[in-house]
Amino acid sequence: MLLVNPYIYDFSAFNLWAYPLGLLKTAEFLSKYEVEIKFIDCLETIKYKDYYVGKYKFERVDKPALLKPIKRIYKRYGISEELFIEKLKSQGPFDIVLITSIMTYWYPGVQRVIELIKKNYKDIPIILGGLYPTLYHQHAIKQSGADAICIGRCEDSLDLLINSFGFNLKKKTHQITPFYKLSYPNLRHYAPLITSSGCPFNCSYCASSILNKSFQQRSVDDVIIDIEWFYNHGFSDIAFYDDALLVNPESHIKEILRYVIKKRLNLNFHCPNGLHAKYIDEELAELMWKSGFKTLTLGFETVNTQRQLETGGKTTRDNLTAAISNLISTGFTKQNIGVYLMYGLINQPIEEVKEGIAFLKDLKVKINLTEYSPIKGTKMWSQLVDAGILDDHTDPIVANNTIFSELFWGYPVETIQRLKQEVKEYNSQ
Ligand code: B12
Ligand code: SF4
Repeated sequence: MLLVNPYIYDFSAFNLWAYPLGLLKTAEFLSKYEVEIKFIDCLETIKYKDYYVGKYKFERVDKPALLKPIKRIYKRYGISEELFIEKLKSQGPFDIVLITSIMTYWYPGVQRVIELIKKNYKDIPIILGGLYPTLYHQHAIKQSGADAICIGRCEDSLDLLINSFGFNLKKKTHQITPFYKLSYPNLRHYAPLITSSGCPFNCSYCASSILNKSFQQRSVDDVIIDIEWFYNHGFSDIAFYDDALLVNPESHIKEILRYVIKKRLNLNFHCPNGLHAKYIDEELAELMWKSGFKTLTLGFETVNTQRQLETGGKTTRDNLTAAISNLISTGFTKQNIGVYLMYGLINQPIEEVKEGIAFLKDLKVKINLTEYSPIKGTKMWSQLVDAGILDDHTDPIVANNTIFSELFWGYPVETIQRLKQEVKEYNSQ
């Protein structure tokens, strides 16, 4: 079986400890069957900076028709197509190809790898899984070029789907082998770690509750096994992929971090996804500091209290102020703490974003200015449909976070550029 992490097609993309964890979990799930797995990761070309964040190589490509109005360069990030074909030929033949997808609006990357595979191996079935078919089934069925799509978790239906192509998967064991013990060649230096699935909150702009029906945390012992394995195998950095890492802090994250400290596991921890400020009390801040957290990103999104409440109430100004005060008094500085601030939410005036920037500057933290990207099935998507801005047939490509607000809100491009520049200069001070 060939497992593929496809190209990114976008105006910009930066690697923040990104691994195709969904694809690795797919390999993990298949490890209990008698199958041989090979990988091609189109995104393996990364030039690393501090703590292994990095830049992908890219080539300029033509924009799809819907993105023509955008005056920016559209790119294909990842290895060259020649190298992809070389890998395809040298690693084959295969009986079946399984492809993942991460951001929905990166689907041109999925289409392109499928096209290249079909050119070289006409009759091999291709199954597409991950976020794109899960959130946009019909679009993926009609436009991806895959022979079948898997909606949701691979654990729920992939074996049946594979067998529907005439295979007969045989179990070799009842236990899965953790993804990091499989033959994925690009796992080095830093590792992805997920300690829970889903989120107990339900923010109106977020897909978490569609992707995971309930919030579940792994046992502390189980998580520790992964961390120790990474430590014993020379990994220096670990990035948490959880939606809600800090929930139930006493029985979960605090226990995990106490163990890391007790065993003196010298690791750098990073949280590129938004953390919940309300759980960062003095004790948790201290445990984070002592266990080696280097990058903390807190979810705030907007300074407008009413909008905070209406979109899900995951945090407040007071929660954020208290969390940052606890982190700073423990030893963290602006270099370690970033806060997500969003623009482009429905009916969000640009003044609110400016006020948010001023508020975060006062707190002396880095500002992670992010663009809202609408996701089908969320509450805010329905609000946008009701307002006549989107409809259920809107192509996912226009939901690209880099351009949605430019295409639909009419925020002056120069104002956004000025704000981005202001934030960039402030962050680098
Ligand atoms: C970790 C994460 C990140 C990481 C790294 C992601 C990466 N690998 O590239 C970082 C922090 C960098 C990141 C960044 C962003 N992210 Co993000 N991120 C996530 C998060 C929290 C978890 C993804 C994950 O790895 N989950 C764990 C794996 C195991 O789950 P999975 O991939 O779904 O895989 C399962 C199934 O899908 C399936 N499956 C997967 N692949 C395959 C393949 C086959 C063949 C089969 C059969 C099945 C299958 O089985 C798997 C196991 O059950 C999700 C939210 C979520 N809950 O999914 C958001 C999410 C994907 N991110 C999102 C967004 C919006 C962003 C940003 C744009 C935010 C912003 N505004 O800046 C940026 C953009 C990044 C960029 N341009 O480079 C959105 C997606 C929006 C969209 N339209 O697609 C999500 C859904 C969050 C949300 N708000 O709803 N993100
Ligand atoms: S708290 Fe974060 S992960 Fe949870 S629903 Fe809200 S935005 Fe999504």
